[in-house]
Amino acid sequence: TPPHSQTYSSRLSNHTNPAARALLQCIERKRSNLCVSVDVSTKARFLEVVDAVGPSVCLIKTHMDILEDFDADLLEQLQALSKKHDFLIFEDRKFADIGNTVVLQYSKGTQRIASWSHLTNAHIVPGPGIISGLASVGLPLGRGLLLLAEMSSEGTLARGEYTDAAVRMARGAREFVVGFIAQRRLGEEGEDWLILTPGVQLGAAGDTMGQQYNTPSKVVGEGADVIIVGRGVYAKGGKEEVRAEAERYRREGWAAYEKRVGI
Ligand code: 5FU
Repeated sequence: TPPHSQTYSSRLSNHTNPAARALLQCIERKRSNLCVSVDVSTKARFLEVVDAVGPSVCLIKTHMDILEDFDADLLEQLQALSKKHDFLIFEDRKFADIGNTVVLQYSKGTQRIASWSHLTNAHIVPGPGIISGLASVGLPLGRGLLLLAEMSSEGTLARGEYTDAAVRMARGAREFVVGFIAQRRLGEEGEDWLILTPGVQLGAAGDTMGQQYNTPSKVVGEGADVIIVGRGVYAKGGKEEVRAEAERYRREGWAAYEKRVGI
């Protein structure tokens, strides 16, 4: 059976990377393939949204460089919420530089991403040196990497041969690269890559700046293992509305998964 039609728990044996394994286990435990992207610019709102959606998610996606009042306490509180609600953390940094530079960006600076983020991602534009650089920091810490193989935005250049090149590059670094940011299942039969899919919303086709949305059932049907939802969840208002919206996406995503694997 291709990974596409296997359960999350049966796919555990296909993965050795600790972050990939922890994610698969968390997905099963919480019956959630929902990742909420918390793209807000104040610490108070960030922590409010994370606490509200926490029970419904397997993963919280961050753009930590958006926060205006970022500090070490924010990271401590995020990590405490990750324990309280049982979710992993994915910093969507989209590294895109030479190996030596991404080593510094990933491990140092004010944010020390590798110290708190279980998963991060990278563009393949620089070539495989970006992966070896990030791996030199992330592997000893048990972290995992996703490659950007496709994007959700209109006019993206990440398609066709570019997407194929991302899959080939991933094959050269199987311990650290756990999967892709993509819109559909990638790879050949016998390969098991985690597919995380942004550009998901119920009831909107896109935004005014090129974002394109599909529904949870569409993307999960095409191979998404984790659906990434941002404004569809957090733009709804206060804590209770946000909590309810996250739970709605969790149910939709899980139902689509059960349909895909036939359980
Ligand atoms: F790699 C990608 C991509 O192809 N599309 C995206 O939208 C990443 N994203 C991120 O997912 C983007 O940076 C946002 O953080 C999030 C989508 O947010 P939305 O509010 O659901 O549109």
